[in-house]
Amino acid sequence: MSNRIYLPLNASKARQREAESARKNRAEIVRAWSHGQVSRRELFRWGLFTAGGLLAPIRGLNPFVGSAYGDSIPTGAPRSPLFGVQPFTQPMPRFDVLPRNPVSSLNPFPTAQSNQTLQRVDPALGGGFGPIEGRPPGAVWAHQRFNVFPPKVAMEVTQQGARVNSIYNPAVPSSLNSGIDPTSPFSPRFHPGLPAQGSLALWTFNGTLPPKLVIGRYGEPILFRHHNRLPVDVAQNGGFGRHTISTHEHNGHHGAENDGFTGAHFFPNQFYDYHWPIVLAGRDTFNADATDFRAGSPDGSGGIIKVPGDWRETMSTHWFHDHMFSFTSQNVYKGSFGMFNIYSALDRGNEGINDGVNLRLPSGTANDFGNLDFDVNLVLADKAWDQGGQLSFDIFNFDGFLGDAVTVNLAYKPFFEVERRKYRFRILNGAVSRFFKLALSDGSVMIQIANDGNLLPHPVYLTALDEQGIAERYDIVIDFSRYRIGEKVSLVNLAEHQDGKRPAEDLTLAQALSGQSPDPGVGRFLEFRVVRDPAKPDVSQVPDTMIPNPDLSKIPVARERVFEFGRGAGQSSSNPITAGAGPWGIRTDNGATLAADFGRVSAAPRFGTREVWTLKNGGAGWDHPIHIHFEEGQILARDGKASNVPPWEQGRKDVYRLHPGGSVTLTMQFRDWGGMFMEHCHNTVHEDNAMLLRWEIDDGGTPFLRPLPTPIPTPQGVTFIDPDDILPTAL
Ligand SMILES: [Cu+2]
Repeated sequence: MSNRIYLPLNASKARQREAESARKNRAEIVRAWSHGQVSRRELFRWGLFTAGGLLAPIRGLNPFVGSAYGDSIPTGAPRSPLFGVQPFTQPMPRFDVLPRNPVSSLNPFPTAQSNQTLQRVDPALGGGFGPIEGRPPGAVWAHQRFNVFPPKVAMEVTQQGARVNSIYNPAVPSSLNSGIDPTSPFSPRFHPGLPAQGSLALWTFNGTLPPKLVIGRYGEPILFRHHNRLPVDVAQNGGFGRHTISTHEHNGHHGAENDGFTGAHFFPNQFYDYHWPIVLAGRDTFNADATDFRAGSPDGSGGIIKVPGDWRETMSTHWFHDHMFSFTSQNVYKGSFGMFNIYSALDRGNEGINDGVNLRLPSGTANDFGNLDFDVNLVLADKAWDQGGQLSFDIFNFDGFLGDAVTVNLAYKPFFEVERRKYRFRILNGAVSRFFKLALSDGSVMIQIANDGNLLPHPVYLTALDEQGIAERYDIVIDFSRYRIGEKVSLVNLAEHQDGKRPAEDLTLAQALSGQSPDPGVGRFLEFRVVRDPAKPDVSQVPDTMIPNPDLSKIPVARERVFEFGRGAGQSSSNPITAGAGPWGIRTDNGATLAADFGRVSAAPRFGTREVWTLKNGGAGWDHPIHIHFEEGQILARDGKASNVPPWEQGRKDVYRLHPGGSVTLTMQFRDWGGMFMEHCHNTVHEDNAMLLRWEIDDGGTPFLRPLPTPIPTPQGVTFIDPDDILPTAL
């Protein structure tokens, strides 16, 4: 019999009690570890994990160990109680749009180098004095070219515990938000019938729901000031999550000081100024004089401001999330993420402007750019909660964490009211370890227009999308004009998991709708209700040609590298701060398979060059969605063949699913900015358990240092050490 990740709803009371007691035992260990009372190494030493990283088969710890109720039948984990809540009984909230403030609203005013003004440090963090900004000090971590790209828009956010939202701004009328009245207080609940999340259970941007959305455009640098107001006591975390944070703007083309480096975290009562210049990649060498009108940004009044760079590098749908070393899965799960829509002359968020450049994708017409009326952000995330309804997390299995309650925009199985017209959905997989595979419940066609925030060369018409790995973004268009008023159609998940390694099977639509899957993540999770004819004619389009790939064929390949992702990693470092532990690791250029150490330099491509990287799966039993920071890549081959690359992966990407036993060969350039970046599995349980490496852009020492010193943050200030290790093939 196959493993069950969760007990069936009709399991006996006694088995449910047994499973709940096992869950509590595991939660005790997660809590001790998250509080720093035990290290991962100690967990290994105590025999809680086998050498292969599997949870030791001790009854009560491993949910798959045979229970008292039958030797061969695994116990499964207890289901999250639903308190009588039924699916599709609450409206899906649209994202909460962050205010775009003048930079002069920031006090203190942002500075190129980290603001090292001293403040008193709470005794719980060691006392004494420390800097108000947690960004590492000095020239190396100064915002690169801050004078060239002075911020024009400020966003100020605070990481804090859950509270009621009294300033929800969906940026659309309530008729386009399923009737939600934004002036009534928005409570931190996954459903109105579920308990409110406590301030230690849920840690979101500004402490509130719905999740936050940043609206930006090319040529308009954003200063994103991130305050940390999490509890100073590391143990005040509701049992999981770490109060130190580092925020990655996934996949921003920014300097490394603004990339949310995993080792550049900051502490409670500090802030970190992230400078997002929002430039087209290649801006220094391609269309540098900004003469190509396709490389442009909405000017606010129907025109285009031309910007330097390659228009074929235009990006659209980003997200930002925590990247704290070893704690990313817990912190993102706890709510530390948001989405970021980037607007451009091509993808303007205005379906009416007909200037020969604007692709006129479904959006709206009221504003010059960034209309959200018919352009809807969706984040999918599977959650679990305890008997009291508070968010809970379980790392015990290193294969990955799976929740049993699917949420959209952090609302449990909601409905969304639509007009009879075309809509764009920007779908983010915001799960810890779960893959999704989407279809409509009537089996009808969806049009995929973008992958990882990059508009495809051509739209792809699909009755089921590909599997969507963690952190991947699929933008799709659904035309609801084919339905009658009063009809309902649902988004359905076809990807069935038995564990966090990978989907065990992609079900047929009929199987997924049958309710027979043992995986509670399978089936309908979002119901569209067709409520009216459009108030205004739908003038949006889905053009047959969108954004072609940049042609790199004339650019020489400076270097090829191979990264193999597998289990059984060793650790070359004994530095207790920079070195991670865990079963997962990366083998670089046929060297040893190594566990993460953010003080180790594994690759150092030369600034301005192009390279070809092959990412290999070290085993057949799992999949890994691998994220490479900084520049968009083009997939050249899957398993060695260009013909294996499906049409929806023929644009640019930043997350590459390896498939069981497979490989991906891709090409990237290293342009415009320098510093230290990361490459890691975005199954964040794998990432936290050491499947991560640091690479940096090497310019031979001018003007960046070679190699870069490793930051070691403390509440009293950041110090630097030399790299622990530089792989022989790195430079
Ligand atoms: Cu992985």
